[in-house]
Amino acid sequence: SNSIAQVAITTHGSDWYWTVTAIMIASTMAFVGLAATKPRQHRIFHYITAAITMVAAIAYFTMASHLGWTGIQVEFERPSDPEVRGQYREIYYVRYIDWVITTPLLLMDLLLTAGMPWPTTLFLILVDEVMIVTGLAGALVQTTYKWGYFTFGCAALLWIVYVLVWEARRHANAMGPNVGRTFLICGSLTSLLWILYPIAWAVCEGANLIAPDSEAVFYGVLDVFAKPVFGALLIWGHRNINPADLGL
Ligand code: RET
Repeated sequence: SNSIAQVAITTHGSDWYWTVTAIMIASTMAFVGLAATKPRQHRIFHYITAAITMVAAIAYFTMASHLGWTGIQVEFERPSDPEVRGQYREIYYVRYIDWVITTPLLLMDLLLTAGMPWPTTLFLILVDEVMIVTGLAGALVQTTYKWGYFTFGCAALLWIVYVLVWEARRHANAMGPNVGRTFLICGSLTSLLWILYPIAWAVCEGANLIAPDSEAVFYGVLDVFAKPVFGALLIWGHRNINPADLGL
């Protein structure tokens, strides 16, 4: 009964998902290729970053193929618009399978760069998993309780951003100017972009305010900056950093 949704992507959304799939495959190949030019002990950030874009490539392939979604009834979201009542919107749960794997890896990229102690890294990753799983639960819930899950997820994000912009940034600065500068660029980009994800969620999975094609563009642009662009800046920043100085 959920295999047909009235609020669905068109060929525009699908074409864009194929475009992002290609970007993710190309950047995975570039990161693995760059790794091969380095001694094995210097490849950790290449490999983490390549794994991130590799997982994203498969998630985008799934969405471009019009798979990885389930129909959620759009009933409570726009009571002012009776046309929308009883319709189904595509909810791409495959995003959350991607994010539950890739966002901990992005945090590892950042916290390993900052040389943070492992208990901090472990706890931040666990908080991140709470953020993603509450986002998925909220996306699948059809009643107003979805905003309760959203609120828990936003609280988790606030903690993550606090650790990045305050604790980890100060730690990175203490590790020297190259580490400090690389962390400032990549940590700031991450903090800015990650705050935009709950806005996308609110207007798509949350309130059903924008169409699935627009959702494809909103999340797709965010993901291209948060994964391949972030990864390129991080790997570039590490060109003058010895992993041994980070305890790696
Ligand atoms: C959700 C909804 C619940 C509240 C919050 C969210 C934040 C999600 C974020 C996702 C980041 C994804 C990235 C993906 C790939 O690069 C789950 C949307 C706060 C921050 C960076």
